[in-house]
Amino acid sequence: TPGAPPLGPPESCQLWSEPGSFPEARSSGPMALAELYTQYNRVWIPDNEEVWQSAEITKNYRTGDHVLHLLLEDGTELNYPVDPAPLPPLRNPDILVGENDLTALSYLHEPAVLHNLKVRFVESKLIYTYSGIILVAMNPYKQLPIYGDAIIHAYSGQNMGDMDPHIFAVAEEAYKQMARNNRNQSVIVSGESGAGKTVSAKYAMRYFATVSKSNSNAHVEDKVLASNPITEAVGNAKTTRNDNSSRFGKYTEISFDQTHQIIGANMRTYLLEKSRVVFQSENERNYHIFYQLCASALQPEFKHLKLGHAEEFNYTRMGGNTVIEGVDDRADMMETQKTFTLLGLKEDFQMDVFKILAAILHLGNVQMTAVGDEKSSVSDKHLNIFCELLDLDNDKVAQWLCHRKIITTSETVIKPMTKLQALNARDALAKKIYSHLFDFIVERINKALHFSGKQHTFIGVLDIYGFETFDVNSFEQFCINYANEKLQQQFNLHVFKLEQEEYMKEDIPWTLIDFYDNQPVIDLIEAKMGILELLDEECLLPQGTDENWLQKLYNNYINKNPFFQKPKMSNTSFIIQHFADKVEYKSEGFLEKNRDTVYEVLIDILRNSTFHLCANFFQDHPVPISPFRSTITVKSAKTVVKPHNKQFRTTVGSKFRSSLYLLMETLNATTPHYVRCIKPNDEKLPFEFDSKRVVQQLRACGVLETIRISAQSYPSRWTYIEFFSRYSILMTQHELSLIDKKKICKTVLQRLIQDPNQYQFGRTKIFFRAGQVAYLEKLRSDKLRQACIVIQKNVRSWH
Ligand code: AD9
Ligand code: MG
Repeated sequence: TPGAPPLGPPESCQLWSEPGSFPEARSSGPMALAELYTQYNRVWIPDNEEVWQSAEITKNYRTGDHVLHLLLEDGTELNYPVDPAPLPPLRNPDILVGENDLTALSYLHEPAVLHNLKVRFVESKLIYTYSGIILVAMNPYKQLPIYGDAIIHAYSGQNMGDMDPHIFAVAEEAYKQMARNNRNQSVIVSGESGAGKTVSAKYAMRYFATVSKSNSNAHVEDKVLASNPITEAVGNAKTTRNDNSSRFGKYTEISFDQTHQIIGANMRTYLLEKSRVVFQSENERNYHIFYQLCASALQPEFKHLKLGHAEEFNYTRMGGNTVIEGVDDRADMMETQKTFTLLGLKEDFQMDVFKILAAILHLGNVQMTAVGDEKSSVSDKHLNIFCELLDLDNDKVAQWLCHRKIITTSETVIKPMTKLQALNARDALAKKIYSHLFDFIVERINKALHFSGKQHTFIGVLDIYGFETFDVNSFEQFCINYANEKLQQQFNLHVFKLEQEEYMKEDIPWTLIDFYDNQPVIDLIEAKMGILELLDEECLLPQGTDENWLQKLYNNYINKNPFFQKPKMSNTSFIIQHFADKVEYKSEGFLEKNRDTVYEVLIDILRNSTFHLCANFFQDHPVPISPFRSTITVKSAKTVVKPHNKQFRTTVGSKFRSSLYLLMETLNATTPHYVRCIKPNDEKLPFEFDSKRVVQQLRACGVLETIRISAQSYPSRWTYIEFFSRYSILMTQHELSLIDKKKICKTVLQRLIQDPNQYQFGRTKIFFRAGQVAYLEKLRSDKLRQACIVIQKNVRSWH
């Protein structure tokens, strides 16, 4: 018939998702219907280079066959074993490739997702794709002309579904929902280092600043945007993965008034990587601000800081290369100063900041001399400058860099330190000063962005470090991955909630949904007797060691907790099965990093400096009390009695846990929008797609996990109308003669799919289990083929 519908899904059937079951299946698994493995259909089989390669089926598969007959794209024939190995995942018809929403794919599994992203990115140069409620953003490593104000205005006021996927579309959606529902929103950006999180977060912020420009409160949006270059100067650094890598997490709340115009902002930061201040690996740099300062050493206003080239300072030259290609540190310094000024931070304040930074650089150059095996001494021109800049007593600092006070219940002993210990004390002090400076700058930016009016709503933008795993993973990776575990849970629960709402709307019992929950791993880390608590306990013991702590982990969890393992070949590490991947952590250094001790006497010296800013850093700040712990932090009134007992200190781990707890509370009280950034290659090449790397990230950042979640429930949803128009060809004359279309759909479906567990009838939609739509499609195309044959026969007989 001339009016026969084309093969493939009609436009109206957007919710076509036929997961071939993931991730157990690098194949289409039990859900896949053997009947679909017929000649000319195509499948994906594992490939060493490209992760997956396409192959065409050359002979119909019959249940019980041991092999599937395939023809590879290079012309090779292959008998692909399928017994006991599962059948490989089916490839989508070409008509679907390039879809701007991955969930529109008929087969929704890893190779389908990968292929679709590749085609869009490499062939069409499209970097954005939706995966249901997630925006997937591939880093193009090239400036694209898609971020101008004209584009912002094009997205403004539009519906998400009507426009090409874009970070602006997500921002618009958040803005619109905030205005429409009077609800706070969050844009949650994640992805691994160099994937484009910070760039995406900045574009989202620019979008909000542009569409909500206020006339009255001039420049407030400029100020909000100005917070970025400052935090980047002090919190970003060159790493081997990213020339401008954020070494802290950031949640920026942009505040709006009743008329949805920006009135200010507030920023919360998470766990700055302090170790970078005193140590950088090869080819990495310290925080940008140090190089900006050194590049400006010769400027008259900086003369008194006695700085020089970055090559002259230990803390800036360690990585071997002090310059970044394409970056002009002197120009950036002028930018930094200008931005400080724009934020209303006066020049004398700026100079105080630079003085502290210079002091840190000089401290790093302080040399220690070993005196015998046990002792050390120091006298150095850099020490003099350090003390001069911070207004400290030279002799006292020299004394307490090389000695420590040990307080026991009965006595106080002064003990000399070895050269190594003294160097450690020096570095610990530098880290402490820098982290206080960082917090202080954030605090001042917040003050500058503070508003007097009443906040009506806010949109939060989260730019946090992504899940990471290196050859050697330590406390930092542990914290970062723990944070990502929490974010993933937040995401799962959100999807769960959405699904639940949808099912309730459709009168489908929600208990049918079986969801993945990573709570067990989170419990392993943060619950009572969890890894963090055992770590804190060990930190309290004077004789506590990394080894003893690790032993306790082994004793508590081996063979008891399925998410914890001991590596076969190592007695110094432990493995956690994270949602994204297994990660092996080396226990060495955990205690020290969690304690984050600086010798108290040195701190006292700084606390009593007459240089106000410096002294201010070390006054007692009220420390937030962890919601999980009963440990009480003693807040002494103006340093009379210092709690030397470590018991009273909040550890880094428990502080981080509390801050994550608060973050989750905040996020849960907002409507979230998710952006997952993907780094397409490690060479920073424009539009180069490395399948292996992309797959790795899709697995880690939860895109495939979401697909798994939806695969477990009813991934395909069709309205009754959609179902009726698509499958009327499968309906009998009798069925079609019924008046009630909904009734027809039900009758037909009950006849076509015998197992009633494979679908649910909702109020407006039919919900299908994975694989069912593919099965209906197969029935439909068989029917169409028969019809064609009949037509061809008729045509022939006419001639
Ligand atoms: V890290 O975890 O902070 O180390 P990010 O934040 O994920 O990392 P970032 O946003 O800094 O990565 O991006 C890295 C680099 O990729 C940028 O400096 C740009 O050179 C490049 N990039 C990222 N996104 C885009 C884009 N949309 N257009 C052009 C981009 N270039
Ligand atoms: Mg970043």
